[in-house]
Amino acid sequence: MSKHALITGITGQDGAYLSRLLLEKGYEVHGLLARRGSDTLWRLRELGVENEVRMVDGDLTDLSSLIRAMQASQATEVYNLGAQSFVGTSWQQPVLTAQVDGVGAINVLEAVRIVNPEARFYQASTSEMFGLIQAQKQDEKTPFYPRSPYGVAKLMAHWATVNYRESHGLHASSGILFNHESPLRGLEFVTRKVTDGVARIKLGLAKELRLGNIDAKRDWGFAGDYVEAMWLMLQQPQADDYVVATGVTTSVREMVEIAFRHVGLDSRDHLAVDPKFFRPAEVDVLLGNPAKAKAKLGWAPRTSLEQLVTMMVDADLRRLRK
Ligand code: NAP
Ligand code: F7E
Repeated sequence: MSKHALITGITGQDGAYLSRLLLEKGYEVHGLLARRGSDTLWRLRELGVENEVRMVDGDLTDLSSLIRAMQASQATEVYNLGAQSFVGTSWQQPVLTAQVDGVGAINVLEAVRIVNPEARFYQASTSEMFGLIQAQKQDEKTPFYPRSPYGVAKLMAHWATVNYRESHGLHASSGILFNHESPLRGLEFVTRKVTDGVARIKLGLAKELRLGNIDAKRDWGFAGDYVEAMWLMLQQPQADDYVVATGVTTSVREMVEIAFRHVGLDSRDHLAVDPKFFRPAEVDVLLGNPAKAKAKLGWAPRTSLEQLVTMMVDADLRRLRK
């Protein structure tokens, strides 16, 4: 009998890669479709799986729709990837972010508990919870100190996951994933803003690239590698929490230089810093220690930042040439 998965946030970057991975493994894949905006299926289409997944209408803020999604999908694995995931917006929409990213996760946990408490649950936790870092290299034992409404909401969801595991015995795991990117990344995030901007400049469609804090450092990996860690967590006999990262940190400035270099341009000729993109509170540096994921899940990242940025610039050049 085939395994059934339910993915919230199936139209997002990770939802698309995870759908493809689970379909390859023979799963019947169901997704919660919030029906917001037009052409939300473009990522699934780019990966060639748009017609392979089954959609259930619903929203993370509507518990009744989640209960129906659990019933309709008969899911034995539930991946909660849905979120208002852009940190910058979370200062403009803190209540919505708390409702979707925080309470939304509790809604999914409740739906699992009510409909099928044997189902395994994955929570998309984040390195943003470390915020003002309390250790040079962050792992599962590092104390949290969120710096944005997004980080605060995600921390609520993270502890709810731990709590449902400890109080209701759910197989509920939390992946504390560091930044991961791909050609399917939203244009508002810095890597894709850079690769799209560099491609436009190369093709003569733009002249400059305006960014905020280019001294910020992130531990960037490839989304295609990271969804494998999500799946591995739900295959373990015991649910647990895992840091998923590369163990390498790079500044935005250096990432920008890699992108420009790839198309034979010098970033100094095109880059402008614009305070408009600064945040009310910044996460200056993130650097993860994925040792536990390596030891217990046998997971390791396969894509370097250079390979990732190159892949993204090439994809944006192809799109813009079309
Ligand atoms: P993403 O591309 O922004 O996707 C977010 C998804 O959530 C979209 O499918 C979106 O639907 C859906 N969504 C938003 N509000 C919803 C609501 N009220 N009800 C139901 N669905 C809703 O995010 P991602 O990069 O794939 O990340 C996946 C998850 O991992 C997110 O929870 C994110 O916070 C977390 N995370 C991401 C990273 C990273 O670096 N990418 C790192 C750590 C954790 P629409 O298409 O309709 O907008
Ligand atoms: O910013 C700086 C910005 O928006 C990265 C989400 O997936 O990862 C992501 O959150 C850094 C920050 O990602 C611009 O200030 C400079 O220091 O790409 P970002 P993020 O905030 O790290 C975590 C793990 C998540 O969980 C989130 O969901 O880059 N930066 N100039 C800029 N950032 C943006 N967006 N735009 C700029 O112009």
